[in-house]
Amino acid sequence: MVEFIGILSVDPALAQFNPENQPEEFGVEGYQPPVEEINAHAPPPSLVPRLHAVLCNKLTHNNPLLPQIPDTDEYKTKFQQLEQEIDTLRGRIMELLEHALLGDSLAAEFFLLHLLSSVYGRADVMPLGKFSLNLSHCPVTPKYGQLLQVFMAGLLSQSHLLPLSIENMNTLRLCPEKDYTANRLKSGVLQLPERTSLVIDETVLQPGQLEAGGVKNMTALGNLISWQKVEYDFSYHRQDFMANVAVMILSEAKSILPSDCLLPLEAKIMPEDWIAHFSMLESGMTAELLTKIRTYITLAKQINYSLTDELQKIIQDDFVDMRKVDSKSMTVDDFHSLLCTVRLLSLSYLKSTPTQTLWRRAKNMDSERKRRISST
Ligand SMILES: *[C@@H]1O[C@H](CO)[C@@H](O)[C@H](O)[C@H]1NC(C)=O
Ligand SMILES: *[C@@H]1O[C@H](CO)[C@@H](O)[C@H](O)[C@H]1NC(C)=O
Ligand SMILES: CC(=O)N[C@H]1CO[C@H](CO)[C@@H](O)[C@@H]1O
Repeated sequence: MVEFIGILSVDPALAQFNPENQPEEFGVEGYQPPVEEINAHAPPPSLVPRLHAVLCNKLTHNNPLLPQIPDTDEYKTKFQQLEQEIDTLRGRIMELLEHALLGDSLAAEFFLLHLLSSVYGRADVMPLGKFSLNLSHCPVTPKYGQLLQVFMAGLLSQSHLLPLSIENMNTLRLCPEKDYTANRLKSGVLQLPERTSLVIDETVLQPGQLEAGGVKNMTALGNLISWQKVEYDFSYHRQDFMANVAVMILSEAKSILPSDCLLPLEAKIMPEDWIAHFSMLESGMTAELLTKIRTYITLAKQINYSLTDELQKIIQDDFVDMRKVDSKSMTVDDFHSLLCTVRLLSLSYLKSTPTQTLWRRAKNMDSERKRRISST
């Protein structure tokens, strides 16, 4: 994500290339570029307006409610204001999320953690901080995924819905591909800016035949979820680009994609009228509350998290104990996911470091989640 300050031009005269100043690649001896390539380099400004940039900044977030730099007074003031009322605010957010998740409070907690997750670093190829959520036992109607994503789009600055139908998988281009004739990159659905939320609705999946492209597309989705990377196809070679996309999967029963956190939804309400159910969320939200939630989500994501030595020791000892009791129910992966949970839980209280209470809560949430998985 980049912010440009410049002059937008739709003037055709400025779009013409002067042959004298043609870039080198055009000047290779004896090489006549095909007409597609020339057109791709100089599309009419009615199609592609020109931006003459004076300044460009790489953005850490694109939320207009918050300054880019945490060191400013405005940023600190906003943080302190929300910090003071965090318990009330978090309570209000939980009510809204619980309503959106059909009365399931545990799912609402995990949903909040998911909304605050983002990749903050990498250990080798392993992305740290991601928390993709697999909500199984979701209502089987395309309306649910759509309305849930519209609701999320109201809270987040970037989100996207991808219905996982056989047709979409077989026909959509998920990864960008180079078109050598036009000498340009054709964009793909997974070419998403940092910190986008991607909702994959698997409940729309019907039995059918995945073609070769569809199989590759499924692999591309799996790579995004597991490794947070998107492989661009340059035909003669492939190039990985790192991604930072929070993926939530809505599935009916068993899903076919990997995820960090699986949670079977226990719906307490099953609305007849989906639109009415979701519009109740909007009517319950004042402009002031909405502004607070939007600020809160971006602020929480920006927090630099760390563990105190004391808590690190407690957590390590706990891991050893849990392994002693049942080594199968606490694998290294489980432990990693538990560490993610406590990290995001702390961020959700705008805390940069967890307390013992939060650690206990993370463990309880996790065992409640596992209890649900084994009972379904
Ligand atoms: C979702 O959960 C199912 C059921 O346990 C599991 O088989 C699948 O791997 C998970 N998929 C995703 C998308 O996380
Ligand atoms: C987190 O740490 C980085 C690197 O030290 C710093 O640039 C950034 O401003 C910090 N973020 C916040 C929200 O304090
Ligand atoms: C990543 C990938 O291989 N994507 C494929 C998805 O499906 C489309 C349509 O079949 C193919 O063109 C893509 O190559």
